[in-house]
Amino acid sequence: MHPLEPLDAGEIERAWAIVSAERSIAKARVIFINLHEPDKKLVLGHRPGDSVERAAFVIFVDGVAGQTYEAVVSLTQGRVVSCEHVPGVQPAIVIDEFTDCEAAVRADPRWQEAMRRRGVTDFELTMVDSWSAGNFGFADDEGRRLVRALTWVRRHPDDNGYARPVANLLTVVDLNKMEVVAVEDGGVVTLPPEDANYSPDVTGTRHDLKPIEIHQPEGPSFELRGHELAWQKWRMRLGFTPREGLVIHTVTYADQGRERPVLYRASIADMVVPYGDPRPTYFHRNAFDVGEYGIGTLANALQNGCDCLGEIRYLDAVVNDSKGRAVTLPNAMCIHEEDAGILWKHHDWRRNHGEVRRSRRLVVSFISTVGNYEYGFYWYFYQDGSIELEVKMTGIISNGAEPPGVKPPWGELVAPQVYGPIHQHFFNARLDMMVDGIENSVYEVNTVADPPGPENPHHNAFRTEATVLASEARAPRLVDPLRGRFWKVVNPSVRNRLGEPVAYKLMPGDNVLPFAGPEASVTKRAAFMTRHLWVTRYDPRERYAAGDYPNQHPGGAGLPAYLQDDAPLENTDVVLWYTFGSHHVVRPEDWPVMPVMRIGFMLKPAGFFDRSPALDVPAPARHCCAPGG
Ligand SMILES: [Cu+2]
Repeated sequence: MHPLEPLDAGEIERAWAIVSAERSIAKARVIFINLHEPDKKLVLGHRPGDSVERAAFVIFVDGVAGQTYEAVVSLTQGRVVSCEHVPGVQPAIVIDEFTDCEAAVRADPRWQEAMRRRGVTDFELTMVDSWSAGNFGFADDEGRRLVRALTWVRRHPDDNGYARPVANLLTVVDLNKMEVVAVEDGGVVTLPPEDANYSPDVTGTRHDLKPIEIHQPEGPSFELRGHELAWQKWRMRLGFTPREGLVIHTVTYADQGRERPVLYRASIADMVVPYGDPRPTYFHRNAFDVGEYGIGTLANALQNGCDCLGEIRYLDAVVNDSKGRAVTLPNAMCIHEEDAGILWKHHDWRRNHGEVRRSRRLVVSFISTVGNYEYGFYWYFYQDGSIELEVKMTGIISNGAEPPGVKPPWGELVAPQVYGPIHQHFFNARLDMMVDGIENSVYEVNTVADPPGPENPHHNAFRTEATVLASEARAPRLVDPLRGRFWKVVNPSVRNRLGEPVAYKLMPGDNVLPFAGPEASVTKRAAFMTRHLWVTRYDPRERYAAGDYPNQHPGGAGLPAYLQDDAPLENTDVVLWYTFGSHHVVRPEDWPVMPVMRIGFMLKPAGFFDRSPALDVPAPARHCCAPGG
């Protein structure tokens, strides 16, 4: 077994059985159980047949004392290696808590009274979503495991649940006691008039689409053995955690007989969605979907022909439930190939001869539903050595109701009386780089214009300027598209045939900065969104951009804390943390279900290869020659 093999169902259940046999825990709620990843050197030194020590990492809550614990469990030895109380934190909210919270709210007389004031008497038609409480310094929140819940009302049981938001109603729930702490009612607004359903019987269907089918008669070109994936020259291992979802490990590219490492580990290390409306039922909307909800546990079961098209292979993911039982998420990870347009082309018009190649990409993806939103995470591997991450956002916008004719300044109306506040989606990808080895340096590369002078008589000269990011505190950087800014991860000890150190560069895509002020709670808690690139020296304990426990955390954890020691970064084991923000000014066209919005970035070889690595891609079967030739 490979040391990075994710825990299977038996291992997950055994991990919890070992913990609960050693400790009696009152009202235990298991948050996450995942592989306790072995030491990096051990993983890299692993050879097939080597024995592997299996260990699990467990986070659980003692629901009576309201305390959080972290345990490391040796599955090989059948014992708890360590079990520590982590004071003053709240771990992620788990699925049972959503459902139990909804039931607790519906049963609360104060909430019921608020609903009756709105003419709602059939509470079965209501929908109550738990939103993480945030941390706003309220004395009443101190030491409690809380959510701030929002309510919607359907007209019929099968309606779009998010069509009719209940305005001005916020319900605060203590999740450990599972009781309503407060119902804040800021006044009745009539419910929006439309059901906003989107099933085909309601929307109608256009009839002018001819079938498109993808045939790979000889099967896909990739080979999937367990969690090991090989596709042409790429090789990697797939993992999955309840918190991060898909994790890509040990990515290598075969080049002239060598397996050349590029990445040790890549995942989404957190994300946050700050909303721009200051009113009582909006200001707290700051979901950290990775650290506060666990996008892995919320992964969809994907379907061929729907979520993915073509010759698809799936992998199940196994996560835990709150009782420490294993839950298999069928078809959670999707692996397939796509035609990606042209890869390269040149036409020699004198000889009337052309060469063109089609680009094929390997896609490894998963999709999570976090309340109203869907997030699809797509890692693309290309034949030219590039890697891309694309996040696709879809689902239903977070919304609220307004009185007829009212349009608040902090957002847009999407339907009569339905309002969508302006917001942003910030993602942070943790990229534990390994460019031809673990010892790398990081440079920022800007393009600068030469000053006019005898060397630049025509004022046209420009060049790149590379600056090493010498230590962690100097590394947090912003994108600068007007200077063509990118960052280069270099291995100073390995040279290409031109004598330059081999490198991969991180090419930013669209990006933005937060608009929440520096003193805003969300800015302190999600400091990772205030800079686009962070670089840290590898430390296995530094895994999450907003820290281990962002839920209800006052701030300062994660990246700002990781760079406190200002560790030197040159020729060492570096980790890149890239933040990319999608700015969402909602549109009526986002309603009732939003067409996919995309954001991402690329990793591209930059002197890693001696020449284009895509030359040997075979020519298309059909002879492609000159236009008209
Ligand atoms: Cu959005």
